[in-house]
Amino acid sequence: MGYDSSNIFAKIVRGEIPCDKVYEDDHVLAFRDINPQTPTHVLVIPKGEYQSYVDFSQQASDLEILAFTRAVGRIASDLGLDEPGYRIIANHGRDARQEVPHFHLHICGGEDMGRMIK
Ligand code: D5M
Repeated sequence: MGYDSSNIFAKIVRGEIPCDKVYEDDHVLAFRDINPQTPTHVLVIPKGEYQSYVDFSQQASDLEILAFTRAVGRIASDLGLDEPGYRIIANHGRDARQEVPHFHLHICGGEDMGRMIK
């Protein structure tokens, strides 16, 4: 199944619906999750059309991957999460309950999350 450009994050990238933006560059957009699971909960997405982690990691250009990877750590630092720490999560597919079919990382922090993934 190919990428469905009608998904909500594609609409956010195109500026068709608003988001609570925390970071943007040519390749990357980050915004606060509408349904936060932790006190700080930010989603980081590539602007390119990739449904999943594997699509992104296999199909994106080196520049996109580098920009995305560097942005994630910088955003977490800028959110003040380096200490006492944070969790990065990518949900892939049905068993992981991926809701939005545009690749995204969750940056979660601001409380002790315990050992288990939330
Ligand atoms: O998680 C998808 C996440 O996307 C989920 O935590 C809600 C969030 N979401 C859905 N719509 C929006 C909008 N419009 N703004 C911000 N956040 C949103 P998943 O990993 O796919 O299960």
